[in-house]
Amino acid sequence: MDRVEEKVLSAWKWLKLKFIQLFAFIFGDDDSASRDVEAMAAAKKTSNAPASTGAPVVHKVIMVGSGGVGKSALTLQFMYDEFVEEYEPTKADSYRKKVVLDGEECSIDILDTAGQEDYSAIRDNYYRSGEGFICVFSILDAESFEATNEFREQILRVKNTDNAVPIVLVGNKGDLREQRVVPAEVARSRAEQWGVHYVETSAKRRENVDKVFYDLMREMKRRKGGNAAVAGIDVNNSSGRKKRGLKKHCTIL
Ligand SMILES: Nc1nc2c(ncn2[C@@H]2O[C@H](COP(=O)(O)OP(=O)(O)OP(=O)(O)O)[C@@H](O)[C@H]2O)c(=O)[nH]1
Ligand SMILES: [Mg+2]
Repeated sequence: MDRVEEKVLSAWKWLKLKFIQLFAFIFGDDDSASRDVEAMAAAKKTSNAPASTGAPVVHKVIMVGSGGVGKSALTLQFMYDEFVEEYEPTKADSYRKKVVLDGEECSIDILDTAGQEDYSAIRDNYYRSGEGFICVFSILDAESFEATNEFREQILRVKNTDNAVPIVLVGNKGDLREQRVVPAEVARSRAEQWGVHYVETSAKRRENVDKVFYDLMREMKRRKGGNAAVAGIDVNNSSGRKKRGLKKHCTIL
């Protein structure tokens, strides 16, 4: 495939994704695409509400890391099995997907945050609603690796804890290993220091993408005691209805 074809294909995928999101936004309430950030804020407001009986657990995950490291690419691969070549900086996008975790049905809420400095002031608010964090850097970008310390410190500060927050440290762009500037051992030792897992991924090739999300959910489930209460969002709203044939397992809120 030549470069022009690749670009056209990539633009088509991007358009398709935006169309799905628009469709879901207008018509959908279940099994569709992303939901907007106001919904997250609303969910946060009710996060102390009692759990609905029998409702599946919702694991709230936040993507953090510097701009351009691949947070959105990892999220979109996990959600839709798609890779978008174009870099479009994120403000904040949120998603929900139903998953089966070790035989138990649950949902994952993913808030994909902005890595760009311009948005750093609003991070505190987003972090507050998170129960688990995927801290991403690019193995091609030493600065993004350095920044992971700051992201973690901000998380711990906002969550008001020394280290009791589920985090996975992720070195992305593994398909470009030959251009690596952050050695795997250095990243691994940082993860050890933090007491978390280190995973290398390629959003482009879909390597280890599911592993990152599932490892984190397992850790979140473990810390919630295996039968966590639903934190604020009534997932009954999104279960048991007829699917619309859009992307599987995702729900607009
Ligand atoms: N080769 C390669 N490129 C990737 C990978 N992940 C992301 N990219 C590319 O890197 C660029 C930035 O990816 P994004 O996912 O938008 O980065 P981000 O972390 O969401 O950036 P912000 O939204 O600004 O915080 C895009 O052009 C992606 O196509 C990967 O695993 N391999
Ligand atoms: Mg992004």
